[in-house]
Amino acid sequence: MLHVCPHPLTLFPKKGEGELDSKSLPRMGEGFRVRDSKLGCTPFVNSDSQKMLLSLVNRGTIVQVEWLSVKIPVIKKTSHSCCQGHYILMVKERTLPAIDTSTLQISHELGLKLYEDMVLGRSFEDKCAEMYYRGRMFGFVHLYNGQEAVSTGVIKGMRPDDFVCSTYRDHVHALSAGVPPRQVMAELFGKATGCSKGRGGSMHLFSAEHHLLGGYAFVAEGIPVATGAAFQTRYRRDALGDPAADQVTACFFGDGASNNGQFFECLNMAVLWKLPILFVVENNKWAIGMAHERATSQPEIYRKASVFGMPGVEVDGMDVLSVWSVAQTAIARARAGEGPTLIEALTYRFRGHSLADPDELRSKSEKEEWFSRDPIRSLSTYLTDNQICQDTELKRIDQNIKTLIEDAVEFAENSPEPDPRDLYKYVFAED
Ligand SMILES: Cc1ncc(C[n+]2csc(CCOP(=O)(O)OP(=O)(O)O)c2C)c(N)n1
Ligand SMILES: [Mg+2]
Repeated sequence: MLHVCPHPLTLFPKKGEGELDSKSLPRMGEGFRVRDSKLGCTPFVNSDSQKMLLSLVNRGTIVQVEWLSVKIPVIKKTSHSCCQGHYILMVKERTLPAIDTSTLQISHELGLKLYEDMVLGRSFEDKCAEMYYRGRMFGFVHLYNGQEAVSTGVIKGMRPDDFVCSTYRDHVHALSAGVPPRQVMAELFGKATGCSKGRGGSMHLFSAEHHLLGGYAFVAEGIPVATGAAFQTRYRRDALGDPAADQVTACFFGDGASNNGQFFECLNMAVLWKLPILFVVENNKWAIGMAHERATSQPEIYRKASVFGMPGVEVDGMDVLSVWSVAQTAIARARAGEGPTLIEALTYRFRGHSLADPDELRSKSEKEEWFSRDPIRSLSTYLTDNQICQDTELKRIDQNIKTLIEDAVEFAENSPEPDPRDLYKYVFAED
């Protein structure tokens, strides 16, 4: 029988029944950390981890195991009143609801559109890394590699006049929202032709024309801004009687941001006022070097919606079609005046936190596990296997994007620096 105990996981050797062996720990998943009072928190990240853990347990050390992978069953004995005296198998797992993509009827045109946007995002970011290391851009640069399915799946299902609000990891959200690669690259080069006129740089992309409300360097800073945008839409439609004010806002932020106060305050207001907004949490499991499960009391972020009476959905953020599907439902709901949705997309960044991060904290096995789920590769396989698109069409897109990115770099290189005489320009909206 399977017992599930809500208390922290604690492993004990099974008294009088010999030592635990590796069969007692059937699947330790991709990596875990062990913490005990003597060792503090010690990461064990490779195949030896299981042996190390067993030897600690069998020497009588009380060990806490923290959940780092999607599925990790562990053997457990507790002294908690709900399960006292029992040795129980505890399965702490995260199984995402399956979305039957065959019911989505992805057209040839949509398939190509999604693929193109994801390849654009990936290629743009790869070029950024190259340009950063060649000294063409300065400051912190946070790349989005690996998370493309989230930006594409949500934003490509929205209208051009809908609003998008981002974080410091904002290049790809801007591109999906339609900001031309030339303008984004020029902004990263600090040039006057950039979308923020060279004043923002990587973390502060902005475009009124494309309804991009901005990238924000402070964690969770965009959430109140996006909530405000959704509020003005609702106010124009329902208080001022403008039927054309039916725009939806998509607000992107990370798992780390979901522990900040603004998140809770804005969820509350959004439900109270039935705001047309999608709160999209990109749960990439890490906030710089802080593992999500160590920083939050409820790792399943989508569940936090329920206390506000808001729908909360979890989705595979490595699968653009699943993201597209849940986003379509949330967008329709918001547009119909039925209020906000919290979408938690489980995803992973394929590079370090920023280009200044050597990325030494995440285990090799964890990274490899997620690399194997590359969202672009999955989509191209889906499209060709189901004869929605031809391989040659996808290759043509790859080639076109390459040319587009080269053009963006050339444009940025040849663009002028902002004029120092314009230092005070653009402080006020009228400029
Ligand atoms: C208010 C605030 N606190 C701390 C920081 C430093 N900081 C920058 S990024 C980051 C991690 C955020 O992680 P997450 O929200 O999961 O986004 P991700 O980087 O994974 O996309 C932190 C703590 C900050 N920028 N702003
Ligand atoms: Mg994160």
